[in-house]
Amino acid sequence: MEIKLEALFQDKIDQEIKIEPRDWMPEKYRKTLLRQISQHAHSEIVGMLPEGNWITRAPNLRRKVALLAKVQDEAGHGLYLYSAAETLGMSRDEMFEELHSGKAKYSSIFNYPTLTWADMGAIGWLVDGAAIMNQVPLCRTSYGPYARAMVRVCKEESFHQRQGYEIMLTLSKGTEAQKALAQDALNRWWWPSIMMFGPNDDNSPNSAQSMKWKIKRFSNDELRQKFVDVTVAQTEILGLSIPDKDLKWNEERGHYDFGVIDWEEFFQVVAGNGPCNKQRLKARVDAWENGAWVREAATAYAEKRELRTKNQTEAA
Ligand code: FAQ
Repeated sequence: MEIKLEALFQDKIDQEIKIEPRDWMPEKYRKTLLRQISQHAHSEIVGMLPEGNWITRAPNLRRKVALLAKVQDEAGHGLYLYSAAETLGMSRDEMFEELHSGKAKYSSIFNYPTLTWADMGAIGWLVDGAAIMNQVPLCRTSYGPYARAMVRVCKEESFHQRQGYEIMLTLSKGTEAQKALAQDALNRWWWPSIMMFGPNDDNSPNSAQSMKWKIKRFSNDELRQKFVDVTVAQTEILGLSIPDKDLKWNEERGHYDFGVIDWEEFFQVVAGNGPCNKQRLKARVDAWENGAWVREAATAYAEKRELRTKNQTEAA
């Protein structure tokens, strides 16, 4: 019976029919999606912290308003994604518990510090740029609620990418000191940004099955390559240089070759030993604990309203 259901399930995937919450699905498909979507949601929420650091110090009102709006968008993305993950049978509180206990991951990139205003440019340009490269194919992922959430997320991310690039453009066309800030941000964010795509394909345990189920449409290395290819030209327009001496156009492959990624650093960051892991997690746990009274008050208010409505209905 199970085998027949699995064959029917795979057949639907092969025909590009979306899988919906009430459809039969293999347990491993459900678990893989829960892992990926909840990790993605946590990334959006933790991803607010490095930029939140600069809202009060943005150089002018226009920059402040745009940054504030961007960080709010990220909160919204987290909420759509938690909702999509909830359709797979895990409550939001359970997902938070997994984040706070360190069981669930979030993207490695958000464990790096934001040291200067130029980092707001580099994050928008590179981090949102890498996120879009990964997420546009997710608009066609096989699970309906995830695919639909991604459509709006991608529209907003593409605006964020331009917002970041415009900051980089302004700095790089500014004074020598401003240009140096932009270059310094690129130097620090380049390698962590290309790590975001995950381990190389030959070291990516989840890829084969996720590609078969069309959760992923491109491999980690394919997306990383596309990102490097488009980013080189954007860097040239800025008049900056990518900190990789091995970066070179390969005529035969029709792609840029690039240097070896420091995977030791990546796995250390993923294991919780990056520059800001402890700080990021503490900020989330503190927010959860300090918000307990708000959740209690909201629940008490909802219960009171429900009781009042019930009494009114009975009296009528
Ligand atoms: N960081 O077998 P694979 C954003 C883990 S959103 C940490 O290749 P998979 C928006 C992976 O979980 C950024 N861990 O795994 C924004 C697995 O461990 P597990 C987030 C990573 O799932 C912008 C193990 O390594 N985007 O930036 C990372 O097939 C600006 C083996 O890896 C998404 O989450 C990593 N970078 O492929 C917000 C997109 N990479 O769980 C604020 C959706 C890998 O088995 C400001 N996710 N790992 O213990 C995906 O597309 C996939 O999950 C991948 C990883 C591609 C990230």
